[in-house]
Amino acid sequence: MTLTILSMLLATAINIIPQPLSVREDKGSFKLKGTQISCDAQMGEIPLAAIAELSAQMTIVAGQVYPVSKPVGITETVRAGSGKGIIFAVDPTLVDEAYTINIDKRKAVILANSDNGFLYAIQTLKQLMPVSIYGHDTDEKAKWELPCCEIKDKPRFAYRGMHLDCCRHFWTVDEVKKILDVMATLKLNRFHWHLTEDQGWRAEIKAYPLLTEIGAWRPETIIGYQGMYLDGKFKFDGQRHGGFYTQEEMRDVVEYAARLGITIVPEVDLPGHMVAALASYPWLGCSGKSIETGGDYKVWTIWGVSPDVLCPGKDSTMEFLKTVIGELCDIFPGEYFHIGGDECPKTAWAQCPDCQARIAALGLKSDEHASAETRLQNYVTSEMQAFLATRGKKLIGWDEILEGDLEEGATVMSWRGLRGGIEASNRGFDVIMTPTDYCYFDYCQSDQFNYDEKMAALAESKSLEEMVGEPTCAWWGNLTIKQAYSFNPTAGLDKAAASHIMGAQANVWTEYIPTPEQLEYMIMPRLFAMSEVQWCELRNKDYDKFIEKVKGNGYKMLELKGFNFRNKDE
Ligand code: TNX
Repeated sequence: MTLTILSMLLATAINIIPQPLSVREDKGSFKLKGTQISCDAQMGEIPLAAIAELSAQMTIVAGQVYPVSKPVGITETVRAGSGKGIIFAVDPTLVDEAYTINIDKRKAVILANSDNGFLYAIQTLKQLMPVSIYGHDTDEKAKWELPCCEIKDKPRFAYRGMHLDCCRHFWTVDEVKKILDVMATLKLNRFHWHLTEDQGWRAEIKAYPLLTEIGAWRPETIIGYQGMYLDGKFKFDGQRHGGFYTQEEMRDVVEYAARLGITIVPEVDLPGHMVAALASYPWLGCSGKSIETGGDYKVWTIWGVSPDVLCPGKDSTMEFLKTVIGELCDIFPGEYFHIGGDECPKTAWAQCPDCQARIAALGLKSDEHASAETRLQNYVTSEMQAFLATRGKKLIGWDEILEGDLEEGATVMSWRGLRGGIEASNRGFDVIMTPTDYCYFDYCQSDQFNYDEKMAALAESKSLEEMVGEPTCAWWGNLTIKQAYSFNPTAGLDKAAASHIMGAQANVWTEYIPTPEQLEYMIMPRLFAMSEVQWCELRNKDYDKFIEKVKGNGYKMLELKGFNFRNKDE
């Protein structure tokens, strides 16, 4: 007998992604036919709505009615072990986001002590059912039963995020919701919404309407991979691209995400990556003219890092930022606000009388650690931090905010490797790990890909599909699912530093991702890997088992959800 057949025979009925903390599989199953669902009166509105939705979904796909009874005080009956059907009850001893599921032949008892605990129990229950639970059609052939088992579960990290760049390419509200949906399936709880960039401003701001009238649109986009234009003579597609979210739409997405247990972390990337804002309001810049072209600022049509950045020497710029962030604070109820801070060239500031006057007034000096201009960026960060504090919020920034001085209470998102996160946690800052080597989902999924091949493909006008077998690859990086899976966000940290690691996040930058199909392809199946990085204790991670789960129900679930994904073996 081959190993594969043997492992198929031994394969358990319980295949959950991310792998729960503990799973005990018992004999037998609980037949779902005609099952009553009961809920605890103490449960919150969000899980009660999710249970109603589960019941409706089961009714469609199993072709049976699963009535939900009115919430009652059922904890005592559950404790006594009586009861029948599917029972949801509050257990005050469980920690935030934790849940337990106990299934015997008569009942399934689900306990949790938080909205997210119940939502995650529901996700796990769905993964215990036939995979057609994710579809739209009745599947009468499937065995509508749950395996008898005991599952105890809670996450390793509190912050389990995914980021999406909606600026380099714009994604509609429906596409964003589709992604939130898949995130929720994998128990992710933070959506980092990258809303502003050089190439497009995506958030409606009432006080500054030109940000979306002008800043949300670019007349054209560079064609193909930017690195191939060795002579610098870029070619453009001539197609207007853009879009933005109204405040009402952003509120709708906030609400939609909340129902899935996901908090949104909005990002206004400042003081660099601001060309779209400069094109809208040129007075935000140092001279009002581009130092790149000498002409007017224009919404950027190429990729990379622009030398045109905001002018922090002017009070009007600082007021602008507070107004913009203030409006967004009213829309996004989460505790955290991301102010970017990455890739801000200081060329304009070094030549700007207003910036130099600000540097002098604040007494900022260059030393061996940082230039006076870097310290000017520190001033911007600290002003934003103080403003956010007045709105009851905490600041997150990319790891560049560590250069020079950073005030207590800031959270660092480490992207240039683990380095920034290690330094930050050792200095006592909270950290979210998103290093390029493991978390950049714009990098190529194939390990067959290399930079020279990409250049050769482009030089010969061959598509990446022909040369590398991949429809989309960004920049020069590789990131296989195996590499993503191998990530340990606390590697190399002592206990004290490790306690500052709030979690990890996948980042999806979209310069080279123009269509929703390609976007989904880049996210999946790597997000499965990220979910185990974020959720599972190290001892519970097992790549071989994981990849079997992905190739089995993982792919089927995505197919049923109509979510595109890569399914090639290397
Ligand atoms: C660096 S990660 C950037 C982004 C790019 C990305 C491409 C970060 C904070 N900045 O602006 O889109 O690389 O991989």
